[in-house]
Amino acid sequence: VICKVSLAQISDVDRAVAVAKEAFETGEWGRMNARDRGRLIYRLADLMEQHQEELATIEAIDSGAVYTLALKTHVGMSIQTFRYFAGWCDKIQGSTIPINQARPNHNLTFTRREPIGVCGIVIPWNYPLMMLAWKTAACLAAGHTVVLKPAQVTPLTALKFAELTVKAGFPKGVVNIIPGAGSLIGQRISEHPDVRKLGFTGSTPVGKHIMKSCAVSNVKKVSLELGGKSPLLIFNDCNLHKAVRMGMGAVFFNKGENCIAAGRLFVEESIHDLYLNKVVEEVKKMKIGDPLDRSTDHGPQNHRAHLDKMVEYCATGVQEGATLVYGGKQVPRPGFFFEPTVFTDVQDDMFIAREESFGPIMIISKFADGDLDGVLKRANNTEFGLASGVFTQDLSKALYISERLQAGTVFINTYNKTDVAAPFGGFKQSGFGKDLGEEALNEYLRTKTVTIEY
Ligand code: TAP
Repeated sequence: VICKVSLAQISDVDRAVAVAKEAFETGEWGRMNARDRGRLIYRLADLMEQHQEELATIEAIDSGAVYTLALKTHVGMSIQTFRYFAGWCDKIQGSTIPINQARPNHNLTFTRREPIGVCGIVIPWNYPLMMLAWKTAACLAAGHTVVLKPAQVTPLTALKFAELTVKAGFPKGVVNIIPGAGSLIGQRISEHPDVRKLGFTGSTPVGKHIMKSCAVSNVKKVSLELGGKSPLLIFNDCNLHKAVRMGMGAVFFNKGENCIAAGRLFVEESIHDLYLNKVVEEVKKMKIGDPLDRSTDHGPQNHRAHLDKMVEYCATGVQEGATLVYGGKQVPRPGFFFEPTVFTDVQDDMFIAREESFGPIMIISKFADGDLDGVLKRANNTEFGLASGVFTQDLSKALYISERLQAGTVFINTYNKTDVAAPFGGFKQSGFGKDLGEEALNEYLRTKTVTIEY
């Protein structure tokens, strides 16, 4: 037990939505000049930077992320996200559209891009602050007020963030953080009649349920960032050293609790054994330990149920006949530590080839030398479509593959390289709508068409 946090009740959601609605419709925030809104968001980012070590420490203790990663990625990217979107506040504009193109023309049509109102946000536990930042920053830049529910198991950085919004000078009612159970608080947010937009990141089954609640309640606009089982294709003409190092990162980054983690590696047959041996050599060197220790590579899994899921997932892989090359067990020390794990000889119809583990488990399958279209077909044979990757020195091959992979992100000779300016989001059952980049603003704006006859 780290600390105790009060659980919100349904009446707390209703109070939060009511003050958020008031702040949007009649409060100072709703009337604020867009440049002043931007300055407030910049000030918030500065405060987060001043508190970055504290935020990273809280995140490490709460989520198990190693401190060095928490500082650079969880907190660092969150700060960058607020700065990036602060810059958008005074650049939200519509267009002038020629209609009824007869001459002379007595019409003028233009569009305005407006915020929608109170925005609900429900997020998961793997990057607690970063998931908050990706959605909240775009949402505030667009002029919304926010009611956000963090995951029950990781509410702490969201609460610290709430404190910083007060320090930054955000008017009352603009940012509301309410920790509580998804089935109660998340459910109420997604079906609340005064919430007009919902941004969700989490699993595909809960995303489907939320989409239904949004439809039935008031047809609220919704964007969903859901699960993934991202394929990573490694060809025999790759830079092997890089493909090993980045393949490790693709799987073990943030102890595998990474939505874009490579869920399956397809390795060309002629380099399969070499690749496998090199990966195992590197995995053996990973230092498992206290996330606050600056030399740790691999911290504990986020919570008990997730650790149990990893144990069961690996047992299923072994039962199905996949070869467990390394790991597969809980580490015998206090805490929720799980060994970085490597499987090979994984067949396409196996559970571990199809289902997301969301943990530090590398799943390797071979493909025949030169069988480009065959491996593409296998890589796309999934209902997920979040990310994907390819390692080859042949640029034509890489571009051919990037065109055909059915995923929202394709990494070529790199992995995990997300940036605040680049849109991020899934295809197929990995969801729809983008976080980050200019496109994220679209998720939080509506377009009004104005036509004048003169
Ligand atoms: P979920 O179980 O889906 O939970 C996500 C959030 O939804 C939590 O805050 C949860 O509340 C809440 N929730 C649960 N039931 C709900 C309901 N009926 N109505 C409204 N909200 C509800 O996912 P998770 O286990 O936290 O996270 C892991 C999943 O998230 C993985 O599949 C992963 O791939 C995905 N993920 C995707 C991305 C992107 S960007 N695509 C990023 C990170 C994670 P509780 O706190 O009560 O659980």
